[in-house]
Amino acid sequence: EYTPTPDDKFTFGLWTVGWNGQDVFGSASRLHLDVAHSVHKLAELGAYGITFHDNDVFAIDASDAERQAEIDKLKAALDETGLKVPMATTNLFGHPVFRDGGFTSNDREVRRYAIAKVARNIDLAAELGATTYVMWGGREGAESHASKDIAAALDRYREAVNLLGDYVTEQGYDIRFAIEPKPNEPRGDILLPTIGHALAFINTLDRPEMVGLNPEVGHEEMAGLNFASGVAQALWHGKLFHIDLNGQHGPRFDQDLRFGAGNLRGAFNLVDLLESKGYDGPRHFDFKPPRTEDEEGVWASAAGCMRNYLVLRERAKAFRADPEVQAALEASQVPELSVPTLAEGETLEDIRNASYDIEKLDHGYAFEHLDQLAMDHLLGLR
Ligand code: 3MF
Ligand code: MG
Ligand code: MG
Ligand code: MG
Repeated sequence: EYTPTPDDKFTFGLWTVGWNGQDVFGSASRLHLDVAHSVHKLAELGAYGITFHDNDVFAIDASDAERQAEIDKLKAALDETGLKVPMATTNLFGHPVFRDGGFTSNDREVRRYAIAKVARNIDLAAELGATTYVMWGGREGAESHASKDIAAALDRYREAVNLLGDYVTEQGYDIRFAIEPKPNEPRGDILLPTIGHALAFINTLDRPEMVGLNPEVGHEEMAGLNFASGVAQALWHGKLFHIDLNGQHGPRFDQDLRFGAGNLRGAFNLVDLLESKGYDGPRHFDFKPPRTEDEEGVWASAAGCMRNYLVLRERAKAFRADPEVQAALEASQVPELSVPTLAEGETLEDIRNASYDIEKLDHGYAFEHLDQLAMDHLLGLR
């Protein structure tokens, strides 16, 4: 009953299952996975689609012929499996040329190269049917104060996103951009570090309607923030274009655990939110099967992401359907928050002139009872 099907819209970055285990302290612990093999395995496991960076598919210095040969292999695997490509993105962080960033490198030639690299991969994204193009600016940042003029960097970031928005519009591509915030790692500090910073930045763009967010569980939690709350605000702004699901244990390095590992209560809250507030985009996993795992462990980890989502979806639905929960929500006055504070036809004067019995208004909210019901549902006790 927790077996995923394409209807569940689970997608995986090719770089996730494909990660060979190389980290800051050690070399690769697994072989690099062949792209077509990953596509076939993910299809077998019940995924809906895959996503990719340009250089997950072909090398940064590939000739045109080499690039096309790799793309053709990917296309063949997609045809054979029926997997979709709802999102694509650019690697502007791996090659040392991007050591000081792509769109915001102090070196103008690097910035021009970065924009050209993105535009080229947008053509491929459109060709493969992607409707979301993610921008994660992992190298857009600094380690030290004087090295980066933040205002100038934001000007250049905006210039790049504006140019690419013009390009997508001129080409008539059905693509929207999704900015992925992250507070730090690999840079000491990264520009657009949280959902809130990115939302404010989007409002300064030429085409703000074309640009939304791709928030990642672990990234917001690295900043000590409540992910479900941040995502709720992104939804409220109409900006949840895509999402990166994974697991994280609080503020530390980017763990990219499988979804459901790490902050399990946060994962339950998130699934409850996504399922009850009408997010209908892909459920996209951006995780790293730990480097302790061999290839079998990689697929166990990928399957675990989907299984945990399905289990939490069932638990969240049971929570919402439970009459005792509905009564507890009423008792906690949760539905009352949706009632406008002024009644129809009233003005500020009406509420100023009314009288208030603050002794009567001072009461408990019974949130602990409500939260314990959520806990009991999460633990499978109800
Ligand atoms: C790094 C990330 C990235 C982005 C990706 C865009 C390599 O912490 O989360 O993964 O998700 O570049 O989707
Ligand atoms: Mg991460
Ligand atoms: Mg990440
Ligand atoms: Mg991510």
